[in-house]
Amino acid sequence: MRTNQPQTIYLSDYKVPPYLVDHVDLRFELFENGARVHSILAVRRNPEAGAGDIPLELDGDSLVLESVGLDGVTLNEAAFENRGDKLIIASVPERFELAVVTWLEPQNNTRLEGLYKSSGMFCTQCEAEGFRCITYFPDRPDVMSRFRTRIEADKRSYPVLLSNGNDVDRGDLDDGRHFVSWEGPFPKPCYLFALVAGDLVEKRDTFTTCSGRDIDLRMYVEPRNSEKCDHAMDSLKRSMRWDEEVYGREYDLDIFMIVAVDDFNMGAMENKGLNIFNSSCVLASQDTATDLAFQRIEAIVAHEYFHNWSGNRVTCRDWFQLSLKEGFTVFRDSQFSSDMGSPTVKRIEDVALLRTAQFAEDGGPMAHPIRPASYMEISNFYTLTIYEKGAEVVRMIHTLLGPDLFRKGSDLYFERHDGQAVTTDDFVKAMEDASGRDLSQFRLWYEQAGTPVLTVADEFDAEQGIYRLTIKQTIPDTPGQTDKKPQHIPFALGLLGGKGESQPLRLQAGEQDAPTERVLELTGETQVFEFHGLDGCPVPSLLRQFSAPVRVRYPWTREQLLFLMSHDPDGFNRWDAGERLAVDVIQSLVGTPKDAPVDSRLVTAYRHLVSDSSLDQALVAKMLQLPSEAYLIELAESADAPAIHDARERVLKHLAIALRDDLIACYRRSVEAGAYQVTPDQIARRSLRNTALAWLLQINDEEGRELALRQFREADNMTDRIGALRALVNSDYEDDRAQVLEQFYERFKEDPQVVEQWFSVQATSDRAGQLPQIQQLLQHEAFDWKNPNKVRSVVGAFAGQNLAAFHSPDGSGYDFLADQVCRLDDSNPQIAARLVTPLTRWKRFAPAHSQRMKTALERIRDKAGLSRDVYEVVHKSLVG
Ligand code: 0A1
Ligand code: ZN
Repeated sequence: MRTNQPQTIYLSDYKVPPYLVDHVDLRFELFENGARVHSILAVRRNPEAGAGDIPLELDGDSLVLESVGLDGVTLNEAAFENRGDKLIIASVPERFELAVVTWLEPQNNTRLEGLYKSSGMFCTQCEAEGFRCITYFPDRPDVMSRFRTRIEADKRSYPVLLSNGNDVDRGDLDDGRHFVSWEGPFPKPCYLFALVAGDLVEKRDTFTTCSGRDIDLRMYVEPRNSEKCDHAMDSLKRSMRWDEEVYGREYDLDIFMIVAVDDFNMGAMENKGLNIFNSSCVLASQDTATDLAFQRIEAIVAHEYFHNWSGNRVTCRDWFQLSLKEGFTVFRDSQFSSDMGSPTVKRIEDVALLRTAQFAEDGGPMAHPIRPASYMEISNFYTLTIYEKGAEVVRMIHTLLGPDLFRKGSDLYFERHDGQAVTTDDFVKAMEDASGRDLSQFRLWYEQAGTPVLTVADEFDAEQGIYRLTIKQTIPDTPGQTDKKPQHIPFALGLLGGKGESQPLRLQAGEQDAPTERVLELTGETQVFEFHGLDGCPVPSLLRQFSAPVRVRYPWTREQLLFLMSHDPDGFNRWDAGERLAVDVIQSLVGTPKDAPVDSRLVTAYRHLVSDSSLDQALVAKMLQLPSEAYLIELAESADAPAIHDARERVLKHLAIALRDDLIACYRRSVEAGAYQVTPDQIARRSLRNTALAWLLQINDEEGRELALRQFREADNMTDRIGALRALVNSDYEDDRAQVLEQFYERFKEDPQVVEQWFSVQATSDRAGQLPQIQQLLQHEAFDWKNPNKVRSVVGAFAGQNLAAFHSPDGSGYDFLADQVCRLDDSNPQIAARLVTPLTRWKRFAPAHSQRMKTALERIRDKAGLSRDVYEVVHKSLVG
């Protein structure tokens, strides 16, 4: 059983493993009432572990131990200690073979860690510590072994039996059973082990690598999903080619397999040669998946594939190093997505996520460095900080070194550490060694939590033609960390003249051929930069491409923002200026009377965006998204969520009324003929027309309503269908709302991925997602507490995205969330711990809210038998 006395684990306590396991031989007997696992480990003393007697300690979790044998002799119970979470043998030889038999009940495993069942098939999830739910083992990533796995099951119910590596043997057994054996040539940590057994259809393709090897690509899905595999397969092939071209990484096994499962705690998992995906992150068809889903699938398929090198061939020494593989791999997948689509749009999307959610995490009670110093439950550290901020840190190295030296660094890293379990420091060292650059101060990014704040001041000396920028960096205190040292920050910028022309950036008077964009390197607390030879005071374009994950404080005037919105040659900063302007306008309206005027310059700027079809439509589509409520809350000192919601809605309605005719024209212009394709141009058009619809329905526009109903009926793709559905659901047309919701459900009720979207459209709606309606959704026939996607699409979507309803002043939203967390804690602690997040931000809200949020947290804390996962999050947010 899981212990409920959570212990803190410290990086500083790291010791090398006392025993290594060179080979693992597994035999799974799968039955309807359970599974028996026979494991034979070839163990030897680690020469690096020093001398003296060290007991053998193996990890276990929720296992029934049937027998233990050492070198062929069955041990009696006095010869070992079974503490449940540990199997201890006091004295063992230097080298031995350990045979362990365990019994488990996958059919009752609702935690979805280890071996479990999903829609009738067996599957596994071993990262981070799931392998110990299968057998007793030194469950830590620095123990790397070769695996051989034999799976035995009923042949009719489980015709497909998969594990890592190559299938080396198969045959029939008695009683209608059969077996398949798999062998992996590369040593790997046990968290990369995987097994699948089910009645699945196979989709095949091939890929020829750069060295001419043919790789067998296989996807396994339930028969009802067999038409939804093409996009993932194409994405896989694109990823394989891209990793060869951009990183020189070739695939190393003969087979690469992808399996889709409906019940999965996360998005997907990079098990060696056998990636397992949450169905919603891999299955797609024009009819059932939105553009966003298509893009997400491409990115996740790439992410998992890229892990084959950044994670599997070179893995983590311990879980404190998680960002070694995750930060680097997210950086790689974002480069890939950027190459496959619009780089500016991809950057905007990444930054929006970072600034909204990662910055909130970095400023909250769970703040941690990308290499944490301690944790209670490692599952809680699969965070935006480890992933997204970790990727930003790698990106900064890329910016500082430039693409060629960065590639030299990554080549050196892979070559030097192939087959090893290493640290983030090894990664930085390889970058240093390959480039000759000193990254010692840069390493603080790995150690210090918190989002640095850059306060920028400027002055223009007209007489000398010098523009002076003063940049001061401060890093806020975070739990357990104060008095931080200045970090090494790449700060990209440009300066624009009065007509928008890019100015040469002369750091010295008379400098010839000065570039118009530079990456300044900030290393001190305060630094002054002087730009010479300017005719007039320029408008600064700061932190271009968001060159570092920091907050910039500069007293932009609205005039300057409007200027940057239309003139900045950096597309990202054009978008950023628009967002800052919209934020400023909305913030100035929070708490003001309903009829307070909206700055007419915002209307003019948006009219230009909506009506000028010569602008980059993909960028325009992004610029038309008003800042999200979550971002506005993140920026507020003491957030009043309903007041923020109200101010944002007033601005949106004001714009929609003022631009009504332009929106109709934009809608009509963006309806293209021709076959559906997921291209940047088409995605932008669909996004534009769906934004136009959403805005028109906010002002009860009859023509907008007609357009939405027609689009709902006639759409040939899910983006348009759900765009129309969402616009109608969020409108005051109550009869339409009920009708389209019902029609949509009737049409798609057999498709879980679509039903999830249907749930979330309602749960995030300020009209259809009030608490009583959310309660009804939980009673709906399609809702299933055991399925994480359903829980996320109702409970998670409500608490995370329906902010006015969740923060209802009577505290009912908080109580509701606390109830659901307590309920889930017993069945799936990982999901329960993630759901708590919105409550952990209680200190950021206005007092009336924060007190109620805190009370809800205390109620969760007091639940009997609270899991370690939820305990850690709740405890840290109450004391932090
Ligand atoms: N390594 C996977 C993410 C993952 C992490 C934990 C899981 O179970 C607790 C599952 C998947 C990735 O980065 O894609
Ligand atoms: Zn990953």
